[in-house]
Amino acid sequence: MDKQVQNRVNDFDAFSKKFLEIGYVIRPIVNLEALNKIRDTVIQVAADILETDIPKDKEFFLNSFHYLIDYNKLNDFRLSIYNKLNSFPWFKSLFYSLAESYIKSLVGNELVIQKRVNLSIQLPNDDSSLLPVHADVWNGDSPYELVMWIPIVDCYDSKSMFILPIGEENKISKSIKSFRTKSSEDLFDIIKGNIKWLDIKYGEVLLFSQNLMHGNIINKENETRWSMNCRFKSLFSPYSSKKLGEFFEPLSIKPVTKLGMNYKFPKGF
Ligand SMILES: O=C(O)CCC(=O)C(=O)O
Ligand SMILES: [Fe+2]
Repeated sequence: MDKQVQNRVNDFDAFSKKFLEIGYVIRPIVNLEALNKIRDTVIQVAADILETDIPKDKEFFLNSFHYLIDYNKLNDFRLSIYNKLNSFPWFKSLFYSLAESYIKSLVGNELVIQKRVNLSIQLPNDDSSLLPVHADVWNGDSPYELVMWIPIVDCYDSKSMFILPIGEENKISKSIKSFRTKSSEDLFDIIKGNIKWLDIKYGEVLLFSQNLMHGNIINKENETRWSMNCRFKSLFSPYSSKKLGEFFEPLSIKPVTKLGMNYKFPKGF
């Protein structure tokens, strides 16, 4: 095998191995221009809603957003940006392009994508939009899904999210005993020594299995967190309550599959 091809095979093996070992990977995105366009659009939409000028220092504007918004209006504001972003016909394919090669490596080449990309904004010291420790599979997601999580600002410590890597859950499973009887506070107390706070910079992507416990706490940094997330799965892997057509839509279907899906046996055969 030529050396370049061999190197690529090795990289791919290392990437898959890492993902299987810990249940997530953080990698540089493959298309910075696309990410900048997405960030510029978020800023443009936010500035339109606030009726302010487009800021010169984009990073500062997003990080200092808590000075510009009334905390009570955060959710309405977030939903307005989310709706606007998802209404742009180019948005989702550009979003996917940020991590397309990684997603194909980890999930497959016949894929479905969540219909709408989520937007999360965590203001400092705000407890109104927290996602306490959970695994999405406990609430109707299929265990065959991958989450793509993109920070729009640098995320670290409590401004980011935490995850319990594969392997760590086994270490503490004896202390958990029953998930059903545990409140999320109790669960967090049990896992907090084993979780990993994810340090993810603008320009990087986090890909994780939502079978792992993860979540966030009150953002204690003096900066606002902005991030987006979206789920992918293989077209033919098992679905849970989030169905194709309702929650997911086809992203890539190969020609032979299309023929197969449309094939009707001749009458009287
Ligand atoms: O963004 C976060 O802090 C948590 C995200 C999450 O729970 C998810 O994407 O499933
Ligand atoms: Fe989640």
